Amino acid sequence: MDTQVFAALSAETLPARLGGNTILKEKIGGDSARWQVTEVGDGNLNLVFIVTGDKGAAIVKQALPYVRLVGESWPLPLKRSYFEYHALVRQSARDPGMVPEIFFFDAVQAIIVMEYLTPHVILRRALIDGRALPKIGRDLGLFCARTLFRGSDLSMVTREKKADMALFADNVELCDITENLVFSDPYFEAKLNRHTSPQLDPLVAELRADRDLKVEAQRLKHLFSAKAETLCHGDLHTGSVMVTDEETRVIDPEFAFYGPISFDVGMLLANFWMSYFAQSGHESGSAGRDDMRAYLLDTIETIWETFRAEFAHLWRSERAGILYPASLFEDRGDLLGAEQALNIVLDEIYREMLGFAGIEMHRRILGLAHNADFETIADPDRRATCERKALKLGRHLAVNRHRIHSLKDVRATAERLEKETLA
Ligand code: SR1
Ligand code: MG
Repeated sequence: MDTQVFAALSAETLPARLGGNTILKEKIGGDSARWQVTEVGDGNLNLVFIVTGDKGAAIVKQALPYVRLVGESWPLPLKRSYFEYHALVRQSARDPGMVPEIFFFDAVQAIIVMEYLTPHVILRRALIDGRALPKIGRDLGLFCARTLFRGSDLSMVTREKKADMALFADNVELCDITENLVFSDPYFEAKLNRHTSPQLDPLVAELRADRDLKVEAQRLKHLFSAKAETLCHGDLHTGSVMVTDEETRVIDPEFAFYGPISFDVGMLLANFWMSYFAQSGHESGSAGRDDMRAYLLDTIETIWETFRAEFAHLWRSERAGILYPASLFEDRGDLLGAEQALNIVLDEIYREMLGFAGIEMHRRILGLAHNADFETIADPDRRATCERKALKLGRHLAVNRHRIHSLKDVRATAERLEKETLA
């Protein structure tokens, strides 16, 4: 394969292009003429192929030099696959078994060849179908705590942290997407925005005129762009998780960047709250979704409580990085000093997490990149009813994050909004 010039793969060209790849041949079978190739990418950016040979199957993911969702008018550098590869390597070391195994990476062709996860499905799809996965709350809470703690100044020493931050600092274009699409565009009439109209028009106008909300969105953007605390996944939503009843895997960290510990957790929980409000749009006949709704709120609490407990465990057992050195606390017999600092750090993560969650809920309804939870509700009146509740909770979380004492309070608010029948 010519590794000098980028060329997009297709299902037809892939066997000839990758047929000489020793690792791929070893994994799926050497006779590339017998490979079966299907393009399955349903995300906003990349090509994703399942390649099946005589011995097995693998995923071939290739970045395109533009945003797939929009087209060639929005160029996007191929180097995002380099950041995805490096993030996967780090996540695999920090929480083994939670990301797909990487077989091969080609930076020039922007190709990552990785483990084909089967019979896994995308978590977002499973939740839309009303499927309760028993392990995700604990698995995702642990994943967040382990990757975010171990990638932070609490774990890393100066030289290692600064070098890694320099590597990921070049993921400029993807950070720029988030800075605009998540934190600014939803709050004015940006060109690529869309929302369920006219049903949501009055609430959208209200939110865009809401000074407190706009200021909070910008304070959160300030944290996103300036608080380089840890290596974040950067796009941790339910479409970036693959599941079976027994296994959870996190995929797609191409938006990886050094940012706030709270960012990934907030984005993830937002997607569960959106799933919660979308359930009524997927109810049919007598099959209600009350159990599913309760499961989603339970899962949110499990993710957060698991995250907190594991983060605290790592704080007490692995805190050997730049910050809060044991020499100032435990080594001098000051255990309570370390606990005091831990509580302050966790409290800050909690407040920020609520804010990021609120903003994420807004951008998925008001911005360019919507999510299937709401988009697959065909009737616009029904969809708007679901989206309206998510927008209201989003505003509440973003603006009142310093006054919301626990996730039990958020649960009560979400349950009240769900029962609300007013437009
Ligand atoms: C132009 S990219 C739009 C969105 O797709 C990705 O999955 C990220 O969530 C991004 O914000
Ligand atoms: Mg993605």
